[in-house]
Amino acid sequence: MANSKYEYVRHFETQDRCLPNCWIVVRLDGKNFHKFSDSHEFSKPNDEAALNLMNCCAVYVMNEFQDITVAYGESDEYSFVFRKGTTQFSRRASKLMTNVVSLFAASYVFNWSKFFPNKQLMYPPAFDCRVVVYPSDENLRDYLSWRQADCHINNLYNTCFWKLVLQGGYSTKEAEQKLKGTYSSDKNELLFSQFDINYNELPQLFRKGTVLFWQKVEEKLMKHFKSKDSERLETKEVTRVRNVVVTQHIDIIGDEFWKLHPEILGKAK
Ligand code: DGT
Ligand code: MG
Ligand code: MG
Ligand code: MG
Repeated sequence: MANSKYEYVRHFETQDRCLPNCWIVVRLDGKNFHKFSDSHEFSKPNDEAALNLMNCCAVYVMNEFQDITVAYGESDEYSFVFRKGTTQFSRRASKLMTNVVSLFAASYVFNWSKFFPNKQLMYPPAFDCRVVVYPSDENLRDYLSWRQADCHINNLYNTCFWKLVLQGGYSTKEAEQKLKGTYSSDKNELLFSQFDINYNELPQLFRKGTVLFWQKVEEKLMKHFKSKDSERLETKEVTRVRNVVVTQHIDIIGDEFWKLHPEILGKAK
């Protein structure tokens, strides 16, 4: 069929293929979740159901895009790492980004009532999204360490802040003032001496965020078949290997995690 005279407009589209042989990180973040968490009365500083809903949406994304080798989430954000050699959507940044973020947002609404059976969703949430490519394994690990350090810093601050406000009788202004210029050790001490809290004993979900990656699991199934020389139906146990997404709340800054799971970075075990 002949092209229409309008066809030339296609050439206005720009190429946005990610550099070859680089890790592709797709990071999304809730739009104005300061307001969203207030409107839905999320517990402060951490709402376990809200975080688990985020994790559930991320598992949907991983299962849809199996070239995502690892994902990391905290607060209202999630980072998805596509393996270096992925050819998904011909590595087009806009395709990767919009598919990931729209599936995530749709899953958030789709699964809301499972995590908040007694809370109505007041309005549709939105998420922004960006793509960043990292050329080396070191850059990628530093990126993930940066996000986990962010989780730790914010969580320690927010834990202190909300203790001072909700239990300590401080106004939000006073709490802000009290925490200004303090170091991590000061904040740990404040929690311990004033509120009897050992920060390191708070749930790992809050302190470390969530890391998702693939693990092979063996599944035993009973298979029915007809043997050659008989019409009888026989049953045999067979083992099937399946790739499943595992969810952990652990340190990914140190070497231990990466030594234990070298396949995430495409290395042999
Ligand atoms: P943005 O991303 O520029 O559109 O604006 P925000 O408001 O989403 O800011 P952001 O992403 O820097 O910070 C996340 C906000 O979400 C922050 O105000 C705290 C809130 N948030 C996230 N998780 C929780 C939670 O579990 N409980 C509560 N109460 N708030 C949360
Ligand atoms: Mg943002
Ligand atoms: Mg946000
Ligand atoms: Mg955020």
